[in-house]
Amino acid sequence: MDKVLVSIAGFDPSAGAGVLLDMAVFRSFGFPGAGLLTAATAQNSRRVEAVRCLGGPFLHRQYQILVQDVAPAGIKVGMLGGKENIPVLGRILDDQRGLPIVVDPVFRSSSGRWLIEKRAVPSYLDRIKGRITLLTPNLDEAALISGRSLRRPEDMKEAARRVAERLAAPCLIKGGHLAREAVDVLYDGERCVLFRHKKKAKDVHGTGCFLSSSLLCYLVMKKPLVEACSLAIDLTQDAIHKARRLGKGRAVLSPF
Ligand code: PXL
Repeated sequence: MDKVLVSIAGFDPSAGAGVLLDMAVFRSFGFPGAGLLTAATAQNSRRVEAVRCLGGPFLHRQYQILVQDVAPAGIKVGMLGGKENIPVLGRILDDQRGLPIVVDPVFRSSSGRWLIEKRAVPSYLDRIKGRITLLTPNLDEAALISGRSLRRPEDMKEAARRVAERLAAPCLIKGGHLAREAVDVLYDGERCVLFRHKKKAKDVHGTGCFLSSSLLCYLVMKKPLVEACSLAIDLTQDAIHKARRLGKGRAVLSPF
């Protein structure tokens, strides 16, 4: 049977992020994908105008109907869209223990809008703790989880350790927005690995979704964690290079 990868994430009409982008990434690897929608957004390339959470019962229904039919081979979690979805996400992760599960903790859009209530973050972290393969926070998310401000790779190493401890899972912090250099830091439970790359010159939307969904593909392909991170980071850099501006704001990625 084909391996179906499942994205639990939001709807971005531009397909530049969320379930639509994740499906495109999964398919570019040759995996069929299925999306469970947490929330819909009204947004364009400049800003997120509104977020409507679809609610826990409906998310759970989507999940039940899907798994009556197909067995997920891996799960990616992106924007949750509201605290109502936290208990259901926990139940899904409990139900799918042992699968590769990559969580991108999308707390805010890059235009600054909160995509989950800030006060719900601790209960979100509690609910996913010990149930995931990898967490991929950006600098802001890692700062919020670890309680440290992150300016240099040294800060990122310490934060990656703290976040990994908090979640009982490896953590890859994306440092594309550091002041001087772009470096991502993985803490795999034993050691830190740094991945240095060029700072992106373009303003691109959806890079976090792209990275986490391609990471899931590599993990399902049984690549070891460090290699999966390295491959997914390179692929994302290449996609950023090829990103196109469709509107007046940020460019979108297309995994073709
Ligand atoms: O890039 C974060 C993100 C993820 N998923 C969806 C989004 C956004 C940001 O706008 O809309 C659906």
